Amino acid sequence: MPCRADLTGDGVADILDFLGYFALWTAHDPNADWNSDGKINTLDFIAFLRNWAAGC
Ligand SMILES: [Ca+2]
Repeated sequence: MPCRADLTGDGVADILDFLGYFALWTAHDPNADWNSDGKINTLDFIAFLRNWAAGC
C-alpha cells in the first residue's frame, strides 16, 4: 500500500491519522496490529510511526 498511514484516506498522513491510529491502538483494535504478528504492542506503534513520519 503506497500510503498505509493515511487512515482517513485524504491523501496525507496528518494528525488526524495519528489520532485515529492511537485510538485503535489503545482500544486494541485488530486493525492496530500494524506488523501483522497477531499482537498489539509497542512494536506496532513504532511501525505505524515510521509509516506516518514518512508521509504520503
Ligand atoms: Ca503486532
